[in-house]
Amino acid sequence: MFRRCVPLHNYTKTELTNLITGKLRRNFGRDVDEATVPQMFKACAMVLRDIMSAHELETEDRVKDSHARQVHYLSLEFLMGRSLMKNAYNLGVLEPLTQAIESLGFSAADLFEAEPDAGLGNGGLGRLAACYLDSMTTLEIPATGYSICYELGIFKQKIVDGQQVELADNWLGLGDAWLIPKVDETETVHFGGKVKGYWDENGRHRVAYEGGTDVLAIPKDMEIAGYGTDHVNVLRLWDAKSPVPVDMSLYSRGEYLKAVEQQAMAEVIAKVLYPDDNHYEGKSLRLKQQYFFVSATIQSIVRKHRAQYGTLHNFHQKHVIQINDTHPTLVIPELMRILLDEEGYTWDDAWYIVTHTVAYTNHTVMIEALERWPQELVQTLLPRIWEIIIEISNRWQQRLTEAFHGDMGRVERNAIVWGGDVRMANMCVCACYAVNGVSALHSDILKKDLFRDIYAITPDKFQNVTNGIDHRRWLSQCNPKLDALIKECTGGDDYLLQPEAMKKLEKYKDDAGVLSRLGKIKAENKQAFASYVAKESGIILNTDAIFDVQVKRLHEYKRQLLNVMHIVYLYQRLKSDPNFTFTPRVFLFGAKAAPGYYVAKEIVHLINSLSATINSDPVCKDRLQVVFLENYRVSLAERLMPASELSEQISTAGKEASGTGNMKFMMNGALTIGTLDGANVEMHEQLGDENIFLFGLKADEVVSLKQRGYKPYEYYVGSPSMKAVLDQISRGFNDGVSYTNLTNRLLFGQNGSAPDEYLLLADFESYKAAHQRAGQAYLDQKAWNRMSLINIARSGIFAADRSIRDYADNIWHVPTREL
Ligand code: Z57
Repeated sequence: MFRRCVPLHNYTKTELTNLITGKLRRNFGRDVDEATVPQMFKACAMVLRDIMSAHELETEDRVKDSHARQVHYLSLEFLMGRSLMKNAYNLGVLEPLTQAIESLGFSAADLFEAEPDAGLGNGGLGRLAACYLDSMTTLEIPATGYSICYELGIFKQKIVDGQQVELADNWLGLGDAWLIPKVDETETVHFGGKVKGYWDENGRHRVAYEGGTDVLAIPKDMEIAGYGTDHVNVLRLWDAKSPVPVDMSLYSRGEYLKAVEQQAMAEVIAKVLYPDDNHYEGKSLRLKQQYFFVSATIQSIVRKHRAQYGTLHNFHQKHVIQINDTHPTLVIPELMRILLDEEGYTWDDAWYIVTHTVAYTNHTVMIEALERWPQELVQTLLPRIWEIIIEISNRWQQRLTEAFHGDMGRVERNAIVWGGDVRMANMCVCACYAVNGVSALHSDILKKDLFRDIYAITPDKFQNVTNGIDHRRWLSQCNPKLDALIKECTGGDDYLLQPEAMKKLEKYKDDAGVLSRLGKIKAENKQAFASYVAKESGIILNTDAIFDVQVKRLHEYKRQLLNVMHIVYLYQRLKSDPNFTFTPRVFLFGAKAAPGYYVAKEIVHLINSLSATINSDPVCKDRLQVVFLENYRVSLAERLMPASELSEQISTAGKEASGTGNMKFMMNGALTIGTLDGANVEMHEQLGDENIFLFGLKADEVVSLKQRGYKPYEYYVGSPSMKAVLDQISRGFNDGVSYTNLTNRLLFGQNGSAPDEYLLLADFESYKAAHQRAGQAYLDQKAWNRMSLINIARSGIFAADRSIRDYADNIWHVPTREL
């Protein structure tokens, strides 16, 4: 889309070798033969950074000269994973770089493995933001991501005596190789104090603060290379520092401690990522993080805009701010504050600009994940922002009252400030010009349920953008054998930039040769994964069995416990009838539980108890195995996806907004056993009944069953086999730990929560039946591989490139790279 300044340079192995040795000499004072693996990693990262920096400057110039509209993607999470191989791949230097590393006497694989995951996110929401950065850049959209430079990313999980233990994830030691501090672009963020209004010498109303604290926001930029383009975007991570130097001489005046305290308050802001997924805690530090990153971000955008255009009148024409879930909602009152207090706009003019700039993506309908901030907290921490929120809220309430003809039930439901809380999602639907869900089903639920009243007033702002994944990372890079087969069958590498080209694979769906090669690739990937697991944990996986995988954050609505119930059922059948036949399975789990989510941690413990019992029981030998993979993360997922055969996507219908793991499995040829939830619905649309194993209640059936009055206890007493399963879980396994608390929650509920909130018992029989179908299908390997091929061929629409084109066309209104 832009005038190209310089063509992409093709770096040779020799050039890269020289650049790497140069870096080692200058930055570490080392020759290659004395360099350590981490030093080599850093040197390689710096070489790629230099290439990207040159591209970044050119990109900046192009964007500036063309006066292009820019996208700003605000998210408290970017779950980036590793970058060395990604950047090398996108820059087209993966091969020469690998050769250069090897020629210097290092193993490239070891070097890639030395890089820590940048775990600045929890799960789906954060990983989505990372995939979108790749696509926005590849599609040459002028875009910037903004977040916090957490010192500690998502915790590392250890399993000790079957239970989760959290360790600090200190990633910056090596991970900072990608970060470029831009000290001269530091912003100042103000907290607390008192607001004082006054009239200045020109008769303009101004706002000043008395007291309170300043925190410095220092940008640490991470460059993002697009695939096959010299376009480079930036992920701007804000680090927090105190402006107050701790001065020993203050000690005599008794101010030393105050200074130390201020410094600590400032620097704790960027200390750690909150480890909750699909759940919020109304903690003051979390609100500080949100305002800190939002204020620094908007100040930085406004400063650059002013420098280029000298006015903010055209701000909304030149920028769109995408709010990833409600976490960055304060950008709305913060931009209002700048326009009102610093630029002297009237309320109406400022509101016009704001409401033509911000767009909101909702990622959940789980009530416990919808942010509601206590009024007192906002008031004391952000006094001026509070005043602006109150004004927004009052005007909104007036509008609601008119629109709903005084129906106070509807006014209350949609209010922004109500009952001592600030409701962030309502502020977003009020102020944003676009609101989107992340799958067709989820966007429908937003219109019909969560935001139905607002939908009635402003139907046009509601849209759908179904999620997508970076298919270059999640297929081409992590599954090179499958990548090669696709290229061979589709006649080239078109699919890398045109994921729909994967469709061409389908003409081989009855080609016995291709199908058996596909089967062989899967078998080899299983073997490779098994070797990795053996090396890491000593566990020997049965590679003849189906690799049946459920990896995702641990949450009751995702129903890992339903999976466990089914495994216990199989185990009991095996015990009571040694001749019971079923297709051998290896059940693999990976899941982090939020440290404060007690029930989730119990389920982790349960999986490990079950695993220990099953894996040591001779009756299960070669037939049934259960393995909990420690510390599930991006880099582990990259090893696992290519080896997976059955993908467990079994959330209660209506609860999983989209899911993105489901897409990674599909692209790597795993078949799905799942409910009609989130993007599974659209997968089913692509696949038809015959290429997916569906089961369970549909979203509307879940709602009506709950309305009728769901009585899980009746399933329990009505089915001896289900009773046996739950009774055994309650008693526990060989380690003597009992899980009565979990079964009680299913049968009777607990402190106000309904019994079996997520309908495990209602879906159990149907789930069993789907598993039986899957097991049967596996016996005919040719038919299985045919389904697998169809899954791969039809997965193109789940590429993030497609999602980003949807955003660009329908929400952002920016042009994208033409192919
Ligand atoms: C999170 O990972 C998601 C939603 C949230 O509101 C929060 Br907080 C964290 C996930 C959804 O659960 C997934 O269904 C979805 O695929 C993902 O966000 C990306 O949209």
